[in-house]
Amino acid sequence: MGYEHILYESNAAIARLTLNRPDKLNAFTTAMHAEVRDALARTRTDGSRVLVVTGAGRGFCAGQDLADRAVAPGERRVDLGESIEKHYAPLVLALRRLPMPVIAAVNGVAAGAGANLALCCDLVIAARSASFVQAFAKIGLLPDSGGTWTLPRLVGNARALGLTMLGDKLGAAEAAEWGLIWRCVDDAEFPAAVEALATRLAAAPTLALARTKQAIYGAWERSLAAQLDLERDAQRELGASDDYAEGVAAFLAKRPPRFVGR
Ligand code: T3D
Repeated sequence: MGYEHILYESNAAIARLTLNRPDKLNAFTTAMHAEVRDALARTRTDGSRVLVVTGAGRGFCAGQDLADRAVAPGERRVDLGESIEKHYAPLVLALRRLPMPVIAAVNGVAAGAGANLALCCDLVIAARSASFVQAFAKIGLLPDSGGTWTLPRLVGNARALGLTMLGDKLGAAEAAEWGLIWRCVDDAEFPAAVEALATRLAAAPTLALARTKQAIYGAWERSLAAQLDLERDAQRELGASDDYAEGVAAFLAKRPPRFVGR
């Protein structure tokens, strides 16, 4: 599939997916959703061990393209439930289920579903000039793309409700202080910081990281006893992996490990 609205490449185990409608702050259209879905499927088979999601130009993503939602009087309105079911919900689940770490490299404003897309990634690193906007209330919607699930878990109900009911911009530095994101870095250092993070994760024990993310995301739904069972089962699997053997051998030989990702 050729891409018109995104850029995708995978090099040295690092997949880079760039939302590429800079004039519209990389707002989502149906065509862009299809391309992102295709690219996410590719990461599973092209040797990628980490995915970086970012935006072209001055924005990360402004959520749904609202130009596709304007209705003339008497015209049939788009069924937003269908749009969520077909596009946004599968996108969030695909990112969460990807068996590798996913970095959101938030280069600029992330609004609406664009903010919640970033927040569903495993590590969110943002440039200091970037911001997060739960823009939904400003247009009469509730936060989607997992926002009502993710936000209270990340920052608690008080901040989740303030962010969503007011829809004000939250700067990257404050987002990091609140624990909404992993890190905020100065704009000048942002590209190098993203690269260093991606390079490090591409050389990490990928299977162990995949099991770690599954275990942590699922923990909210399980009891401690169930989580201990899950850890036992995953550790049994990981204990038989090449990367575990390599990790132990490297530790004992006092050398850096060379993980292969399985
Ligand atoms: O519909 C469904 O399928 C249900 C799912 C919904 C999910 C959602 O994401 S709903 C929420 C949709 N998003 C928004 O409401 C955000 C709208 N955008 C903004 O509030 C602001 O643009 C920002 C706060 C993100 C940035 O503000 P600012 O001042 O930095 O930039 P700007 O001038 O507003 O935007 C720059 C251009 O991008 C501008 O185009 P122009 O005038 O230069 O031709 C603007 O219209 C365009 N743009 C920004 N966001 C969107 C957009 N165009 C279409 N859709 C957008 N979401």
